[in-house]
Amino acid sequence: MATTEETAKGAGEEAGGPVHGGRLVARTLASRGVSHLFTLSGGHLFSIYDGCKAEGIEVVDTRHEASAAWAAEGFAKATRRAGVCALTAGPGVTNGMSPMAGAQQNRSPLVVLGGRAPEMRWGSGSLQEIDHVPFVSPLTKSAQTVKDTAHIPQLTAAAIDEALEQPSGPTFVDYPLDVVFQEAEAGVPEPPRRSAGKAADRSDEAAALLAGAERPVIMAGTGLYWAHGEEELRALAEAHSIPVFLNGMGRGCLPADHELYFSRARGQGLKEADVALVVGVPLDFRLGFGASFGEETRIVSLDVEPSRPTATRRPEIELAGDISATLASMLEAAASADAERGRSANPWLSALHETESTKRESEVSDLTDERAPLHPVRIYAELDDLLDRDAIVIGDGGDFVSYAGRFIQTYEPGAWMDPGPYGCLGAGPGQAIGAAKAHPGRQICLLLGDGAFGFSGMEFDTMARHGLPVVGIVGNNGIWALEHHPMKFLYGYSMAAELRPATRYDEIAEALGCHSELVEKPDELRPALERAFGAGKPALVNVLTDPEVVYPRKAVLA
Ligand SMILES: Cc1ncc(C[n+]2csc(CCOP(=O)(O)OP(=O)(O)O)c2C)c(N)n1
Ligand SMILES: [Mg+2]
Repeated sequence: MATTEETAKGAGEEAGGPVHGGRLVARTLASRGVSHLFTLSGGHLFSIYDGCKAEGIEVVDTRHEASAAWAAEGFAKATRRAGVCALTAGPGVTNGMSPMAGAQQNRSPLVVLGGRAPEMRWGSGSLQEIDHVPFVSPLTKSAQTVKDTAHIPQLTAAAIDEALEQPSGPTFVDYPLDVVFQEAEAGVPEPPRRSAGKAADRSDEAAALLAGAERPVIMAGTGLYWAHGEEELRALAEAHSIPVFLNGMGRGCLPADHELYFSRARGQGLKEADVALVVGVPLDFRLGFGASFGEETRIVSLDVEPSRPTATRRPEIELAGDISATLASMLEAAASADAERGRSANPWLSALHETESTKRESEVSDLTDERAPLHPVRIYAELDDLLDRDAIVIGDGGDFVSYAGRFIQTYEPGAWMDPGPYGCLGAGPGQAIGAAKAHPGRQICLLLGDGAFGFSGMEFDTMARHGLPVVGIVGNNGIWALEHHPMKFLYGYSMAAELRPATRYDEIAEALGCHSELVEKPDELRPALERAFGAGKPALVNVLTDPEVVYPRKAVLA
C-alpha cells in the first residue's frame, strides 16, 4: 500500500487538469489514508460518491444518518484514524447531531462532510436550505463552508488534520451543491508532519510524588487511548507496581489479565490511595466529580489540555502536555529516584487483590444463575468463553450494558466501545458497522438493550447488505430497566419505561437477512451463541431476560 505521503504526491501530480469538486474531496480523503466513507444517499452528495468511486474509497450506506456518523466514529475508535461520513443537506446533517455531540465528549476524530443547498441561490429557498455551521459549531473543533471549488482540498484537508490533532475531536465541512459539482484545478496539501510531543511541565515533581507514594493508583481513560499512551502507562505502572483502573476508551490499554489491572477494587483503590495519577479522563460524574477519591488523596491529573475551570475538585498537580511523552518522562524521572518498591511484599497490592477476588467470588451465583427468563449476567458468563482475545465488544443500552462493562474482559486498546459520557442510545449498530469495516477478521459483538434496539435496529439491514458478520445479542427484559427501576424506587411506580414483553427482535433481524436465535432458557444460550458466531453473516440472538433484576447502581449522574 502507498504511504500517506506517496499518495499525497500522486494526488498532487494528477491535479494537472480540472476535475469536479467531489473528486477533489475524494482525493483529499485518499491523501490522508481515508479508506471508507459512511453515508446515506442524498443528491447533494452524488459528486462526492463519484469521486470516491474514482479514488477507490469504499462507500458504505446505512439506514439513518446518525448511524452513518456513528459508523464513522466506530471506525475511528477501532483504528485511531479519522472516521469520515457524508450527510446530505439539511435533515441529513441535523440527524447527525447526536453523534457529533457524542464524538466531542469522546474526543473521536469524526469528520462530517455535509451536503448543502447551492450557494448561487442562497436565501431563495432551495430544497433543504439551512445554514448548518451555526448549530454544528458548538459540537465541533471547526465548522466551515467551502465557497469555491478550488478551495475544496485545502478546507477538506484542514478538517481531517484538525480532527486528528490532540485533543482530537469532530470537525465539519459542508459543500454547496454548485461548488461541489463544478470543476476546478487544485492540488492537495501535504499531510502535516507531526512532531514528537512535549512532556508537561512539573512532570518530575509528579513523578517524585508518585514514586514516594505508599498507596498509589492510576486511573486512566479515553485521552490515554487517543494519545497512544498504553505502552508508557504500562511501563510506569510496572516500574512502581501501581494498580491501574480504566474507564471509557482507556479500557484494554492494560490487558484485563495483567496483574496490575483491577476493576472490582476501584472504589477502595481510589478512596484509600495516597497519590492518584489521573490520565486522560476528567473528574466528571464517572468519578463522582472527584469524590470517588479520598479526601486525603493527592491527585495528579495529566491530559493534553487543562481541565475544566468549573471542576468541583481541582487536582494538586495539573499536567497539561503530550500524554505519552509525559508518562515517558515520569518513568525516566522515577527510574533515577528510588523506585524500589518491594514487589514481593506489597501490602497495598495484596489488599486490593483480596477485595478483587472477594467481590468476584460474590458474583459467581449470578454468573451461574439458572433462572428463566435469564439473569443478564448469565449471558456474560457464556460469552466470556466464546470471545476471542481481540474481539471488539460494543455496548448500547442501559442496565444490560452496565453489566457488560463489569463482566466483559477487554485485552486490547480499542476493543471496547460504548456511547461514552454523552450516553446516546442507538449508537451501537453504527459503531459495530464501523468496527467491522475497520477489522474484517475480528469478532464484533454488539450488546443491545431491547429499548436500545429500537433506535437503530434497521442497521441489521446494513450489516446484511454489506456482509458484516456482527453478532448482536439483545438482553430483552421488556422494559427500559435503567429508567424503570430508579423511577419505581423514587415514586413507588414507574411510567413510560415499559416495553412489550418478549418481542421477537430476532424475527425482525431474520426478515432483514440475518441469522437469528431466540433464547428463553439458560441451556439454550451456548449453542445459540455458537451458531451465531459461526453463521458467517450478521446474527441476532434475542435473549429473554428477567425484568426483576435491578442493577446495583451507585453513580451520581448529575
Ligand atoms: C437517546 C437517548 N434517549 C434516552 C436515554 C435515557 N436512557 C438511558 S438508559 C435507558 C434505558 C435503556 O433500556 P434498554 O436499552 O432496554 O436497556 P436496559 O436498561 O433495559 O437493560 C434510557 C431510556 C438515553 N440515554 N439516550
Ligand atoms: Mg430493556
